[in-house]
Amino acid sequence: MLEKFDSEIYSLIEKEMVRESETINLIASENYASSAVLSATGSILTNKYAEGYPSRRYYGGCEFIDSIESIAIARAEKLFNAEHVNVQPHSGSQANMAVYLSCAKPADTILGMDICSGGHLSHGAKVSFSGTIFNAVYYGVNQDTHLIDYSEVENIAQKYKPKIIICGASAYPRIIDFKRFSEIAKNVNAYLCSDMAHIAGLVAAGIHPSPVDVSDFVTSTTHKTLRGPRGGFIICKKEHARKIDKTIFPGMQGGPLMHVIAAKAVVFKEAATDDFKEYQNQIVKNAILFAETLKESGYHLITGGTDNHMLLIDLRNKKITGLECQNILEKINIIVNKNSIPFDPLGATVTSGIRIGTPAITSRGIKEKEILKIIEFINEALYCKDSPEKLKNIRDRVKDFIKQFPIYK
Ligand code: DSN
Repeated sequence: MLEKFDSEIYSLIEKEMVRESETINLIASENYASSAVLSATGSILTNKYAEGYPSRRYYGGCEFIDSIESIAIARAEKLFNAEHVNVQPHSGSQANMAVYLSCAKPADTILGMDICSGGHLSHGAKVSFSGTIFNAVYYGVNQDTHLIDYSEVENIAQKYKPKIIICGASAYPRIIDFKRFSEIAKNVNAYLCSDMAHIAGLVAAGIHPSPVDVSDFVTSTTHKTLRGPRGGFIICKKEHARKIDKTIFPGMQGGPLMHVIAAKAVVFKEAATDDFKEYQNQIVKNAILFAETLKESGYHLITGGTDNHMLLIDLRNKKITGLECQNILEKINIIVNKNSIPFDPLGATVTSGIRIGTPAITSRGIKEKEILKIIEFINEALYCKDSPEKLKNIRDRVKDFIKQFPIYK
């Protein structure tokens, strides 16, 4: 098997497994898929070509594939109370691309959240397809509160009359008012595309208001708070179903990744359970405690705290950059990502902030008591950041601590 045939790759996978188990993962967009999700993702379904949709395939032998995709769709529709779901997008960016291409033409105007304020690359950033194919304009956050200023979004929308308004974020720690976005979109006759990738688990559990009823399109990934396989999906109103399906296939993608679609079906089942709701509740409780305790230790939090699974820390008063902080914490086996803060004076490769998320640690069973311990490790490391011996000592303690919370039991 793999170990015998390709020991090089096998041993790197083994090393990654050890790395994941011995580190505290605070990356807001990562999680640990369940063993059931991993089984489906690693299954023989990877062998099958199935271009098309259930009962409308371009290949024979799709009897079981059709059932799997139909189940994935039905479960997602039930979970999110959706009129139509397409489970084939290979990623969140491709889900977004399909929405844009289904209802706008190249050079049409789209309005998304500025990446420097917490938006995503695929919401119109100049370096992404979304900012090169389309005429992207942006809204940001308020300079003082760092919150989305909905009146300002309305003004920008009135000025540019975009074809599509995109909301949802990669680095925004507060509730997003999808209803308000929907009113703004209606007022300018734009489609509303709500990207719920980061908060899909919270939405499924009813902890964050759902964008589904008030949006023309909802896009998402399946691997963040939702804790499924790496991939995307699109929810839309029935009236848009045909054009979304056609834009994904044959418009943008070829054969669907049926092993991933099976794993999406599994996670949609998991997400309907009470255990999953409890898990999502704990994610938010952990994030709020993380935020409040960091504030007590003198950290500045963007927006002053969090309502969801993530916090964004402005490190300028601590006299280190996001990059330095990420590197120091990595030395003690705590993994975070440097992140621009709104109006960041530093570029995206250095940044003045870090983003912290609680979905992955909460999957390992970490609760309030352990959050306090993790913050102690962080404070200690930043305090003795110039001492390699002290950092090594902290790393050993972090390893012993986190090993008590195995990822796979
Ligand atoms: N890269 C993801 C994140 O970290 O938020 C978004 O795609």
